[in-house]
Amino acid sequence: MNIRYYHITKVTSTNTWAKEHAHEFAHDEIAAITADEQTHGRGRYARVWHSPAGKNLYLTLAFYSNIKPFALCQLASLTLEEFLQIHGITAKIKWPNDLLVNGKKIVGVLTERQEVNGMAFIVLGIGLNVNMNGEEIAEIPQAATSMFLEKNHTFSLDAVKQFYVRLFVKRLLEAQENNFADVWSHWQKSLNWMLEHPVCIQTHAKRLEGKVIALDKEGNLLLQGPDGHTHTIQSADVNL
Ligand code: BT5
Repeated sequence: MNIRYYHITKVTSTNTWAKEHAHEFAHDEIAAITADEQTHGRGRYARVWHSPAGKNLYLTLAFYSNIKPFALCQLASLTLEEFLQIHGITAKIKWPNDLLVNGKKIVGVLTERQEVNGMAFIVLGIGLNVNMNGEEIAEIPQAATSMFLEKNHTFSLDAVKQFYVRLFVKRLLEAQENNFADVWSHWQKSLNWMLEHPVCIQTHAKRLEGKVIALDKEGNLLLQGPDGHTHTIQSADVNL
């Protein structure tokens, strides 16, 4: 699968840019869009993704695909975990879309999907903190870290991009061969640590407490409340 790289100096959001340019992309290619800086980097629920200039990887992988967005989010998380491990950083995947190093967020993934001329177009946004220093990290309103803070040296953003994009595409092609069965089993293994864990879940509508009893194939988290009732959670923030 051909990879076509696009680099923009300053953009609102690489995900927004990909969606606006969707009709220009070839159907058999992956577009890897990066920016030095995002002025309106986005998280879920329209939250801000801190995107200072020249510090981090702000990447969107955009392509036509019928694969379920959540399966692609799982693949992105697993390949980011693998990428970080290769660079000597052990990260944990936290449902649904975070990678944490000792409880501090190092990566966020934002998966979006839109229809373009009747075809499904996937926009997979990845924000990986690469060279942010302690002062810059302190501006983020939750515990966060970067590759620099974990390893005490800076990384070439271009090398990080090339390495990660190639790894993702390699794993995507492998995953397609067995219909994502290995992705599902690896993902379950990686998230095993969350099972039986007491958690507090915040959805857009309510706050629930309980323990995680399963993560299902549709990407839902199954939470058992203190009264024994099971809640199926599609999207939320999990506090451990
Ligand atoms: C995410 O949202 O974690 C998804 C972030 C995706 C960002 C990428 S960058 C390339 C592409 N283009 C975009 O516009 N977005 C994608 P969520 O789970 O909602 O987490 C957002 C929360 O993470 C914020 O409310 C902050 O608390 C925290 N946060 C913001 N910036 C951060 C950073 N650089 N590092 C760690 N945490 C951050």
